[in-house]
Amino acid sequence: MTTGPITVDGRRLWESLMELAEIGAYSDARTGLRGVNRLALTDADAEGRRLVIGWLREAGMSVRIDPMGNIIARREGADATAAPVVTGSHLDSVATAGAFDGCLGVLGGLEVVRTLNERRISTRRPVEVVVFTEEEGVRFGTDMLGSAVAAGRIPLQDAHDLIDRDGCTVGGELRRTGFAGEGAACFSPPHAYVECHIEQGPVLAHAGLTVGVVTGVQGISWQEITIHGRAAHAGTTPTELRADAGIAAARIVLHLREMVDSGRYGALRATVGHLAVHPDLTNIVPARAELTVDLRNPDDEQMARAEADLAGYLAELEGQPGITLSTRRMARTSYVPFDAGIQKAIAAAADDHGLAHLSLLSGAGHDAQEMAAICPTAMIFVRGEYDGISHNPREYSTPEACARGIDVLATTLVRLADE
Ligand code: HGY
Ligand code: MN
Ligand code: MN
Repeated sequence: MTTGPITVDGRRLWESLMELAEIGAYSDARTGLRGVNRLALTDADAEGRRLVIGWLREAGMSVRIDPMGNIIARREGADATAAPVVTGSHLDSVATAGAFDGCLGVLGGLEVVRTLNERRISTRRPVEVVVFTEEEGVRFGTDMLGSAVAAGRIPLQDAHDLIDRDGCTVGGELRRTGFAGEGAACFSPPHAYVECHIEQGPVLAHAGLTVGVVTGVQGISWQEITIHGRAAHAGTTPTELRADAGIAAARIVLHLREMVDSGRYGALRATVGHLAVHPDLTNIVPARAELTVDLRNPDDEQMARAEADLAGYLAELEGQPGITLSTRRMARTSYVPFDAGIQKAIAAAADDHGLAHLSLLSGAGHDAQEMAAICPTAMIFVRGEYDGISHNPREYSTPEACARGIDVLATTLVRLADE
């Protein structure tokens, strides 16, 4: 007999989201909005983790930390030997975050357990809520890091050796913050993984819907480019004698935009999020420039062609007198389709809650794309307001939308846990 729809306590969920958002909070100088800055394995991230671990334990869950600092909270089922149903997301944020990215998935999983406890609902399978380390990748340069190690795509030591701009390593920061756990680095395959996350885009809001069923995640390609030119006097050096690393960097930015606008690579998106020149002084022609390139494409073949186009352009730039450049691969994942059965279970739960829904591809990367390698996986999206803006303090989903998304999560998880 299929479990009926389960509704959670939306007020309690919202209070948890708002309390967590106070950790790492800052006031955006230009807009006055309150943002969140909890880069992975900083003191703020560690404080947020400890707050949530306390809540998970209060909800009667056992909590363990693995060697990647992933937090795995477990609610036992009738059959302790059965593979668990897992949900979760991340608590680390970008530097200009809102209160919902990742947090909705973790605190939503907690709210599901709190609700099951209150209703005395038991499940056959254990239910686990996981907090993955460094999902954003903005501190150590590789996104979905904790889940990629858990799913066996990135070796633990490679992850531990990643270094931030201040020379701190992942391994060192795990030890410093007290989150260097023990045990196996790779998860045993769960029965299923379902993650609830804000959409971070305009699709649901424009369709007038609250929830969406996520069909997969588009491909991601991150690389860092370092350009070497020659420092020279800004006043005395004729243009033809310059090896200006800043000009080369600007040309790359414009070339990427031309690649996107040309339509040659389908739905390609390109972003230069980091761009710095050195010595970064008014009257010196830049000797060095560093930039990161973030490419996204739902089509792997078009992504590969876009990467080849960029590589060809960089080779052309190397032909400029005095200019040399090097690239470093930071992250690379292909398009990941989600499991049709889990998508169907989510859609059925949304129907049972009377929630119209649509299916959509995720423009953002998520831990679910890593978990999809080891078990049937899919996601629930919750609409965002203001065109779904995210990675910006303006990020906002209403208390009702958050609660409806977690209602669907609760119903889906319980049904999967009784399979
Ligand atoms: O970059 C992403 O897509 C995600 O926010 N980590
Ligand atoms: Mn996220
Ligand atoms: Mn994010």
